[in-house]
Amino acid sequence: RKGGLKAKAEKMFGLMDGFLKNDSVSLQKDILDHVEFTVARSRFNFDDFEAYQALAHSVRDRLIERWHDTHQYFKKKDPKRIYFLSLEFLMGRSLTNSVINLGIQDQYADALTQLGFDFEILAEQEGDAALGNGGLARFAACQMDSLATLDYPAWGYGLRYQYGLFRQIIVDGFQHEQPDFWLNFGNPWEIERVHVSYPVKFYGTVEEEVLNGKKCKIWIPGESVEAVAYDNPIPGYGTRNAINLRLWAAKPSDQYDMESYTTGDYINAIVNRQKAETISNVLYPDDRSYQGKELRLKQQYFFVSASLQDIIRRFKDLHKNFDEFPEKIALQINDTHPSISIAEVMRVLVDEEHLDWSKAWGIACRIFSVTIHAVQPEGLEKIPVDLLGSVLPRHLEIIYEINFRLMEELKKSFDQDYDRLSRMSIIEEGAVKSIRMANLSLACCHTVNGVSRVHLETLKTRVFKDFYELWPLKFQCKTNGVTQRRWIVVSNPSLCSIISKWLGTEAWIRNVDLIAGLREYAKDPDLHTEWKNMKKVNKMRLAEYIETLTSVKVSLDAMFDVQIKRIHEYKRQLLNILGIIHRYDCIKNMDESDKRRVVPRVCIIGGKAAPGYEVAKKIIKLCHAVADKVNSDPDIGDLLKVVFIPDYNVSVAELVIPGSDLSQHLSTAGHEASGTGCMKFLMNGCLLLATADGSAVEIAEEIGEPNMFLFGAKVDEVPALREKGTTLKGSLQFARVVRMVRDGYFGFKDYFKSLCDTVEDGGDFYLLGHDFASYLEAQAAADRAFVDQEKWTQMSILSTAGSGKFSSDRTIEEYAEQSWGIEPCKCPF
Ligand code: 7GP
Repeated sequence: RKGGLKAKAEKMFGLMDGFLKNDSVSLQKDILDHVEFTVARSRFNFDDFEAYQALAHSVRDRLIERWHDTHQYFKKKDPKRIYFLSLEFLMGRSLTNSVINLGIQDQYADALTQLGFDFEILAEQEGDAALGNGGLARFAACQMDSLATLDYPAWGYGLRYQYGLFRQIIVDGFQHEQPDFWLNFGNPWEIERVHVSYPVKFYGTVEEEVLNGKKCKIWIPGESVEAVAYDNPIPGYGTRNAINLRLWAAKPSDQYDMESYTTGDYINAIVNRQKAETISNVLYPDDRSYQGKELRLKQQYFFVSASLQDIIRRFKDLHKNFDEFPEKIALQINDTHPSISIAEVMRVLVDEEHLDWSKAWGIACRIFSVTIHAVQPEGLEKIPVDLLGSVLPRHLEIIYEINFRLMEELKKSFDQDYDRLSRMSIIEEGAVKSIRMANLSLACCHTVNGVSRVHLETLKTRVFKDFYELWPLKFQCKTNGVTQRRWIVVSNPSLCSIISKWLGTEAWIRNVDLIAGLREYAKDPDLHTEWKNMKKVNKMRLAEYIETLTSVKVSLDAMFDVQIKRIHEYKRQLLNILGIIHRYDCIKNMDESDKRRVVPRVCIIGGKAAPGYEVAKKIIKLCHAVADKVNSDPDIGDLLKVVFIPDYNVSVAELVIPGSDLSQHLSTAGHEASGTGCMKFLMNGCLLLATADGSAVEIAEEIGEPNMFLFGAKVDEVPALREKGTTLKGSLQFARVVRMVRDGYFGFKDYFKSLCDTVEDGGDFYLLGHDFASYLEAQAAADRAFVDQEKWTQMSILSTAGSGKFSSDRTIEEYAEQSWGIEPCKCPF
């Protein structure tokens, strides 16, 4: 029968005449077919959203075609694969990125024009896939784009949350959260694979049994939930390869609670089954702490268990012997969130495949690598032993065994150094006995990656000092990067054309090092003219967006000064706002002739605060309170405008970044692991005002310090400054602006009191007071530079020209070579 099917398929494939056609007429026909048969609207009556849906489906067909071929080819070649496990992926929109990577953007634009539609308008119909919080998740998305583009045999695995990151709405200047039910109108970019599903087990007990004369443990689970695969094809640029991002959704299992059915409690049995689906319901909206939540642990294990069943099934299709496992599989865990996978691999190899413990451990140690994205040790996850023991009883035993062996090994090196042993232990004793997931990862992974040089140093000298002293070679730096496909080609098409024109090639889109060639023309007046026009057009787009959302009219001659990222005390949006108050105060006290020398500014802030993070929410309110006062002050006019952009997300970033002149990255030195926002601004020729933290240090090396505005305490000065306590309480200027807030100059006096306390009486942990004077100097330097527009444009060109290192292509190549040991596997055309 099989042979018959194959012959039939070959015949039909012949009839279909090879690949889907991409000429304008074929595309129009496809789109209209999807209007009629997929969206089920009449060809003569459909709106923009329906047109978008039909368009998306026709693009999806082309994605699926390549994705099939890629997987057939991977299967045939059976190369070593990288499996990238991440609890979060912040993909944003897919349409424009897909047609660009597939190389059929112009054809689609033409086809739509002929049908009376505009590609860009339809692209605006798409909502964001926001299955992540911030940097870690967007970086995962950039990595997927680079893995596909560089032809690596890669898979991403994650969770298909029903609700993505909450929508931020602002009411009277306060943040409110609304659910993001992003699947309400369907998701054309995913493929539901009802037949690709695995049971995932929880709870229950562990029993001992004797098998072939050997004692073994078996886990008798108490609950089973089905994980169903949703596949998201990820196309590479300039290649036929399209890889897979497989996200798991929880569905009730057939095996679930059979007893209730047989006892006649039918309704309750159904209700209980429904509960299973809640596992993949909602993304945790806090990017720093989610300690000890049962649902969080279940989410982690759910996606890890399903992914590993899938990976092992694929391996076993072609291999009989687990000795080859490390030759064929690399598992990357994105931060410590998926680190329960280490215990799961051990459970499968020992309990199910009956390998010796030491053999299984040898395999585990060769396949896993981890990247840490946090700086603060508090950010590293800990799971209470009682919780883990109840949800995953066998895994707890396995972790104890791993720890026992780790301690035995450590005793050989550190003998009686009990303090060190207790710091390195996977089990943390204390009021709540907990499992340190980071230590579990460190014990097993062959590579532990930091995301910038400064960050790696912090990991080595502070966070994981003990482990570094024991295993120095495990620790590696893989400075983050971002994909130029999304952050230039998709989001800034005019800049994209300028770069290609001046370099005389589009090759930089795949090989971004070439972008350095722009340096040669940094002073060329013709390039300056084109560059300034490009900036102006992008600023116009942003100004329109600002006016629509906030009713604030902004002047295009002003410097657009932007800080967009999650709201955090360490990211110091408060420093920015206090700086704005200072600027406002100065302008208020100027006479008319001084005012003429002021460089007009539009200060733009955007970002979400975790729903339970009170200080961050107050910062958002303060920004609005200051904006209300400043924007309505007739003395100020266009010299200063303050704008808070609500509901910041990936597609908002795509609009804002190309339209910015200056961007701010203000983390207290030593607190931002890397920062990837700064790289997106850099690529777009926005000048950076930054502390010497995370990747900003490396950016300064690439573009030269004089081409950016660095300020503030350095990483190694911070501890001593904290030690000194009050940090001189900052300057007089600092005291004055804080006093204005305290005195109710912007209203809400009582509400802002505790916020002011954090930077004064509260000890000013993030050193706003200390850095304020230096911050104002850097701001003044930015003003001076902006006055000389030719100089500014030159700095801007040099920023873009120096951004090559910060492509995720470079990052991925380093991972492939230094951590994963994988080679490209390019699907032939
Ligand atoms: C972020 C870091 O804060 C940022 O500095 C870095 O650029 C980014 O990861 C990518 O490496 N971390 C997170 O988003 C996060 O959730 C908690 O960290 C583990």
